[in-house]
Amino acid sequence: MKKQAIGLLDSGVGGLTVMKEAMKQLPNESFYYIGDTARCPYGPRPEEQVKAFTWDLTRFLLDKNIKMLIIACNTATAAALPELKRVLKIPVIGVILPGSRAAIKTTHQGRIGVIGTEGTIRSEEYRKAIKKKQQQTEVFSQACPKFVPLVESNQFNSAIAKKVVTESLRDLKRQKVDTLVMGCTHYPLLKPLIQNVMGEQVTLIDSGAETVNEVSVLLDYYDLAEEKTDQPNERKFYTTGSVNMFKDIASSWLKMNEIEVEHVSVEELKGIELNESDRK
Ligand code: I24
Ligand code: DGL
Repeated sequence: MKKQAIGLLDSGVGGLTVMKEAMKQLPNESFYYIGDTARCPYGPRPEEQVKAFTWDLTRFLLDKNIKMLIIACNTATAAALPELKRVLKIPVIGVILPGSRAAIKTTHQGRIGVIGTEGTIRSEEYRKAIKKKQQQTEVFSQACPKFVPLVESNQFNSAIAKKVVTESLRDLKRQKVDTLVMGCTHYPLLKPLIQNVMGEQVTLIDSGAETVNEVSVLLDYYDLAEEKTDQPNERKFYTTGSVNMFKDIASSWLKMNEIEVEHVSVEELKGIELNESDRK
């Protein structure tokens, strides 16, 4: 019998940081990834629009009969996760709760910093998630709108990057946090710089990696985990943008030389209806 895949969605290629971790930790699973590169970035967009875009990607993956959905994008999680969970039958997991849980486990002084896109920080979803679990923890958040363009222009190691990261984190550094959540798919690429600016005493949390840790538990809980069989697993990628550019980034990042990438237009996405049987 063919394996049922896990769906991952993201605003573009950043979610590949989550995909890499997922492929490493869950080698028996099949994955379908969709990146909305044509409409990326989501970070600066209004919440209602991000929610609608996230639904477009979700309907596409549901149509491919996925068994679980991972919202790899922090901005999409902040805007759409509660509604997706409320409406859909399959388990839906976002990156904000796992990142928050890991930060609470890590902090000694109860001072947690959160960085992310404008949309993620504006939503206050990280603060709410942390406070709900540990009322006395102080949460200091900071939008870093310059970080995504920095990574996407291949400058995450440059002198400019160092300057931008130093300036963006200046206020947060004064708050003496002992734990900092990287609440954006792209930030793990800036980790050495962020660590350097914040100091070695600050523990950085990668929300995407934490999410994959929890997926493994959830698969067992719902009895959805694949057993090791001779059946090969699938890794399929879909992009609303350029297939070749997606291929270049994905194959280099995932260290895969043969990678299956298909184009899907935004119009196509909009034409897919939500199946009644996918609703709760
Ligand atoms: N990294 C990201 N986005 C890009 C990029 C990058 N270009 C170089 N690198 N471009 O995100 C975004 C716009 N493109 C996307 C594809 O369609 C057209 C528009 C971070 C990716 C994290 C996995 C740098 C780079 C790379 C390969 C691997 C990793 C990486 F080229 F950061
Ligand atoms: N994937 C987004 C996130 O994690 C970052 C890129 C974007 O703004 O779309 O918030």
